[in-house]
Amino acid sequence: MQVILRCLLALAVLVVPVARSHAAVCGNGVREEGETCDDGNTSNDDDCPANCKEEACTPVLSAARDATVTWNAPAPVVGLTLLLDYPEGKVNLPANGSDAQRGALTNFPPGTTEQHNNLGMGGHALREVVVKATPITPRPGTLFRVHFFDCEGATPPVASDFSCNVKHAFGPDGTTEVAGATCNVSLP
Ligand SMILES: [Ca+2]
Repeated sequence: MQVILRCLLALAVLVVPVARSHAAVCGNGVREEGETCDDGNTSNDDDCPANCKEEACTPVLSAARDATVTWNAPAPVVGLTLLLDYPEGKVNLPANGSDAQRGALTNFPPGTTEQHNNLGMGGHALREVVVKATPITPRPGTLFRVHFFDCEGATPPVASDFSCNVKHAFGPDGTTEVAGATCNVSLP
């Protein structure tokens, strides 16, 4: 009996602190300790990043860092929507509509037009739409380049800090989804 009581006591000691700590849950819609936002989901495709924590960055405007986004698809594509997640605590992309951002995205394939949206308060991911009247070429090839600024005091980013996902790829009729389109980020 005493052994059982001791076991129960030990269990209580283990369980109670966990129950009291109220660990933050990302995606529950409540901004808790350690979170800079919580919009009720764990998607990167909106203003609150998947981990509910937008890292702070003071951009060093003299330290530009270029990333190249390449793409591929198994069939011709006339419209691409992709989400580029970048390490916002290490590199900065200037705010939407700012003078600095106007020169931040370059090297789109000939004949394409683009729309971009830097998601978040300070920015944590880039949503990019690239369209053309005829199939985008080269395929595979470079889709665009991004001129980031390094963050003050941050360790330099590596390619694995970035991720790119194709959200939509439309075939020549403009409405049929082309499955299997991919994008990739590389650093010099
Ligand atoms: Ca939360």
